[in-house]
Amino acid sequence: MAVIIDGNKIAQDIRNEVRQSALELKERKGIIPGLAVVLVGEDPASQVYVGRKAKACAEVGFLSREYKLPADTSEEKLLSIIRKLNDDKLIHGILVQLPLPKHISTEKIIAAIDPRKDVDGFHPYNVGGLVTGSPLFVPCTPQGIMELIVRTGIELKGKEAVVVGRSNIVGKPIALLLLAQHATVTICHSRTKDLPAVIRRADILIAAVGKEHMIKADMVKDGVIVIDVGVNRLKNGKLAGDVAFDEVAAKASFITPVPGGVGPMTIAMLMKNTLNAATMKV
Ligand code: L34
Repeated sequence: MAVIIDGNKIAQDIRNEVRQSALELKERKGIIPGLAVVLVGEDPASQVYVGRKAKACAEVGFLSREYKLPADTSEEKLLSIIRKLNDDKLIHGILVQLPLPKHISTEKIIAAIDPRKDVDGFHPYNVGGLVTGSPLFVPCTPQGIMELIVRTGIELKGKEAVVVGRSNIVGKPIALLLLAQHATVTICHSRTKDLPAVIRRADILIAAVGKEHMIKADMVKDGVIVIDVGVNRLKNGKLAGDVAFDEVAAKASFITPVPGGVGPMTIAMLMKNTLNAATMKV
């Protein structure tokens, strides 16, 4: 039976550390980290995440500003808000919650954010930095996963890591971070031939697909470490991961639950990135 990795607890530890550092930053330099979160439209899940981000800011002593814009906001209007935030001395981090409505180009919006305020790590400047090994900011969810692994004491060097999913937010960046820690990394996706056979090779499995309970016990090997990034809302309102938790936990050595695994870590890492943005000399 696997050890269940407690994301809520580890995220709380990190928020406490960030809170302490923010206090020191205020005392030493008079700087209060400021985060602007922009939400376009009324997607219920996005509203929950953005609400949690504001709450975390309050907890660690940051300034937080929320911009809640209607779904029909024009691209030009959103760009003008970003330009203002780029110049705003009180704001160190800018986050535009994804997904954006279809009439807005996500790529254009991300490119408009000052890379020094890009606490999501999505700007091409930071993506390039991640590929070569020295980004200003690493995307929050993959960074949160690495922190869970580090704080659990799991050794990555030489391990077979399999990432299921190839999104810009999770799949691609987590593969690069695992690679930097000397894992042997395989990225698979919907067109992968014989997916179960590839997944069965994993010492460490990162599931970031967005399909509830897709990964079953017969697809993993004994002792696997499972990080479940799925946040699938079921019809009954409950949240489910990409992994069939009970049966896979019986075979795994470590596993993250959903909720209470990766989700809270995403927000804790956002706090850490915002603190770093405020500390950075630019
Ligand atoms: N720009 N867009 C931008 N940055 C991000 O880092 C995100 N992401 C993803 C969606 N869009 C984004 C988030 O914030 C996903 N995500 C996120 C954040 C928090 C949680 C889940 C996903 C979270 O707190 N999950 C809780 C349960 C919350 C609930 O009940 O709905 C958990 O324990 O997993």
